[in-house]
Order: sequence, then C-alpha cells, then structure tokens
Amino acid sequence: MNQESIRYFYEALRDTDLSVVKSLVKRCIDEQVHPIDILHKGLIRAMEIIGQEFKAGQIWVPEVLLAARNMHAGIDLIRPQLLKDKVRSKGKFIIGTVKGDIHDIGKNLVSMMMTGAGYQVIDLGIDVPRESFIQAITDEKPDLVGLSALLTTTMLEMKDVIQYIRQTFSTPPKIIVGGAPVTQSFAREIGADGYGEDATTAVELSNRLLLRGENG
Ligand code: B1M
Repeated sequence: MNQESIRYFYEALRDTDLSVVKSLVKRCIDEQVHPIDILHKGLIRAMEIIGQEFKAGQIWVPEVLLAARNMHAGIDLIRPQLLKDKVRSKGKFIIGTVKGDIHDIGKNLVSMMMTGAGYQVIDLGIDVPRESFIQAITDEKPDLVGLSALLTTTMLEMKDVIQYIRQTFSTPPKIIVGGAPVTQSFAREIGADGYGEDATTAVELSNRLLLRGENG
C-alpha cells in the first residue's frame, strides 16, 4: 500500500458515511490485500494521522469518535480472515481497559488477535475498576491478564491493578500491558510480566510466557 492508499483510508475514517470505509475495505479484500496490511498499513496508519491532528487541535472529539466508529466497521470486515483456521484453546486470557479510560480499539484488536491465535478471551470492556479484574480472576482462573491504557494518566492505574492482583493471589496469572503511552521500561517498572507493543506482539509474548514460563 502506498501514500495514496493511506489517503483513501484517512478520508474513509473522516467520512460521516459509514459505507465509504466498508467499500474501501471490501475492495482491498477483493484485490487480495492481506488483512494484516489492511489493518496496519491502512486503518491504523490513518488513525495515527487522526491522532496527530487531534493533538494539534485541528480536529475535535466528535471527529475522532466518528473515526473510531468507522475504524470498528472496517475491522469487523477483516475479522473473519484474521480469525481463520485457529480453533484450539491455548489458554484463558482476561483483558480490559483500565479504570478512567474508554479507549477500546487497540484492546479490541488484542482480543481479536488472541482469539485468532487460539486463546479463550474474556473481555471485561473499558473503564474497568481493579475490583472487577480481581473478581474475574477469582471466577475464571485465567492463565494471563492483559491491561490496556491509552492515556498518560490511566497508565498509572495499571501499576495499582498489578499490585492489587499480586497482593490478592498467591499464584497470580501472568500480566501483560500495552497501549500507546506504555513502554517496555514502564512495564518493567510497574511489575508487569511483559509489554506488547501491538496486538501481534501481545500474542507472541503470551505464547512465550505460557509455553516457556519466560518474562517478556
Ligand atoms: Co483519545 N486520546 N481521548 N479518544 N485518542 C489519545 C490516546 C491521544 C494520544 C490523542 C492525542 O492527543 N494525540 C490523547 C492522550 C494524551 C495523553 O494521555 N498523553 C487522547 C485524549 C487526550 C483523549 C481525551 C482526554 C480527549 C478529551 O476528552 N478531551 C478523551 C479521554 C476519554 C477517556 O478515556 N477517559 C479521549 C477520547 C477519545 C475518543 C472517545 C474520542 C476516541 C476513542 C474511541 C474508542 O476507543 N472507541 C479517542 C481516540 C480514537 C484516540 C486516538 C486518536 C486513537 C486511539 C486508537 O484507537 N488508535 C488517540 C491518538 C493515538 O493513539 N495516536 C487518542 C488505534 C489503535 C489500534 O491503537 O489503541 O494504541 P492503540 O492500540 C495499539 C497498541 O497500543 C497496542 O495494540 C494496538 C495495535 O495493534 N495495544 C496493546 C493496546 N492495548 C494493548 C494491550 C496489550 C498489548 C498491546 O496487552 C494487554
């Protein structure tokens, strides 16, 4: 995909008409563009531009919300291909966006890629209080827990959730973290078992943590 196709994706995410992004993604599928490229080189790249414009004050929350709606619709169309052929359960994975944070596109991608890689995924949603993570771990006994945060303020909540989990359970599940402001060193600092830069890395990291008991 080239610069021009990124512009099509950008325009599709900005369009109030949902059918624009749908037909663009369908056309890419018809033209045999790999779904991972549609995701990373198309939708995510276009959303990055929208993030930069938002930061610069060139667009506002309603426009970003519209882009998020369109992005979800685009992802829905490639979901079946991304999930193809992967059925065996590798382990149980609980994920949520931490309290105070309502961003869910990245979390949903991680959920989807983990499902595609054969994990049983329990998605607690957005704005998840630490008590809900504890309750879900108690009820579901997962192998892994994933925390997502997109704000520099809410990434600090991850530290508290991790501490709370470690205090509550004598053998806690492995905990992985991710989200735009999160880094490897921050993950280490707050006591996470690993950091996933993107959804694909989150899957690779989870495989490593479970199969070999390594830290990420
Ligand atoms: Co918000 N927002 N937003 N926003 N928003 C950011 C994050 C921001 C960087 C924009 C900017 O200023 N450039 C900025 C944060 C600044 C900061 O904290 N330093 C920001 C702000 C300020 C805000 C509000 C405070 C704005 C306001 O109200 N004034 C507000 C906060 C609301 C809240 O949460 N309490 C807000 C609201 C919103 C919308 C609701 C309008 C909308 C979200 C809609 C939705 O999610 N349903 C929105 C959006 C869309 C964005 C941007 C533009 C795009 C985020 C996104 O979906 N990216 C974002 C700018 C940016 O990030 N560049 C921005 C695409 C997605 C695929 O990437 O989520 O990073 P991402 O996920 C990646 C990786 O991070 C990773 O995998 C994914 C890719 O494969 N990953 C994980 C994510 N979670 C993981 C977990 C893992 C592993 C990997 O393991 C468990």
